[in-house]
Amino acid sequence: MKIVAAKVIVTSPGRNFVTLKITTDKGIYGVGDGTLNGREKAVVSYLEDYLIPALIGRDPHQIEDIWQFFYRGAYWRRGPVGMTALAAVDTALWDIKAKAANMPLYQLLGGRSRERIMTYTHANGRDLESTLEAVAKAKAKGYKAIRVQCGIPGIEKTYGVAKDNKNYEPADSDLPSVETWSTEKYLNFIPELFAEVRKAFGPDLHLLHDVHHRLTPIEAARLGKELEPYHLFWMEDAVAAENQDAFKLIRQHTTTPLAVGEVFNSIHDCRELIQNQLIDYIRSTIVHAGGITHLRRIADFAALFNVRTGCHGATDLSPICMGAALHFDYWVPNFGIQEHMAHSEQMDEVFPHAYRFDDGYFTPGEAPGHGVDIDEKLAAQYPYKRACLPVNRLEDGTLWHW
Ligand code: CS2
Ligand code: MG
Repeated sequence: MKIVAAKVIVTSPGRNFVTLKITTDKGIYGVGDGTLNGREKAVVSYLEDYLIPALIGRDPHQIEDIWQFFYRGAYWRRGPVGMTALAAVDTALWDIKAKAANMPLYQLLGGRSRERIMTYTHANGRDLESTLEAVAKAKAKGYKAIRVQCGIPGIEKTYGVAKDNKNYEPADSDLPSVETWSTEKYLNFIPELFAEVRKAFGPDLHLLHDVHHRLTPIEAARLGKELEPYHLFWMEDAVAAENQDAFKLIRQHTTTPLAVGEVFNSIHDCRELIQNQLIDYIRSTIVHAGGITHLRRIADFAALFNVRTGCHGATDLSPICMGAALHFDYWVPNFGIQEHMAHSEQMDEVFPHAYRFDDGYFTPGEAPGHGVDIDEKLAAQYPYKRACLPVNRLEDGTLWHW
């Protein structure tokens, strides 16, 4: 089998998505997600100017060799743009291989390790009351695990809170919008938020919270400790994780489980965190961590240290990534949980898929490949429009973590 063509499809059904489509001489094609929120065009160029020309004529079955060729052959290894482009290639190749074998991707990975895949969704509100309503709505839809984010009294606009009941979409302007942040106001409010959520929903509902990189280690230690009575499933991205050592200090002070990794793009970003058991869940995803080929390596390494997977699954990862992730989740022995921030109907029409949600769990479907496609005609109706993620400034104007 030979790769005879490959192209990038950029579409924006409510938000920008980058898709790579690889076609073979046998007529089988595969698709991969290459979306990097706020930096989409960089990945498009990396694919069109460098990876696609080197793909034509290759045997698509040689997934590993192609992965090594594009990883080691880049010289400038790692980084979100290159590893997202590589992920798009890798995912499309696994899609082709599974279709050629006429089996769902999870079978090719080793078969399923569970009956169904637990997922969590987002509940958010501008204040405590609307947040409690959002949690109740998510629970009524059957979710067993819910991420809770709330507006902070005294802060005008904060991460994770949707504008007027729409789906939360952070990439909200042509150039970065500016949000204001106060760690003090945040730290003084969040324990009260979870006390109220636990009071309203009892002890069994899995509750998650995303700090979104904003605390210092000692502040994260304080928050983790103060949240212990509410038994969170995890506290995510407590601090910016370039300094993996920072988690040693957090770990000393709290038993609240820690999750990190959605911004990681290789095993080297999380090796110390995993081998020193400084975290409980690794959030790296297929689309940003070099595809299935590399994420399997991260998951297998994590399994040696009791760390479980918790793949990122925000709306800015396309349904292709969601579909591939669910096959991965079906197989991976040390599965933790899968994030599911629902795509809109418009997005789902552009990306028809086989995966199904039922009562808080997903199954990936039995279609050959990863079970997700792209409707090119429909995709062409939604032209790209630059959209950047916000930046965050402290109340004194200091540029902070968003
Ligand atoms: C968030 C993401 O889902 C999450 O855990 O951290 O929604 C993140 O803000 C976006 O993916 C950024 O593009
Ligand atoms: Mg997150």
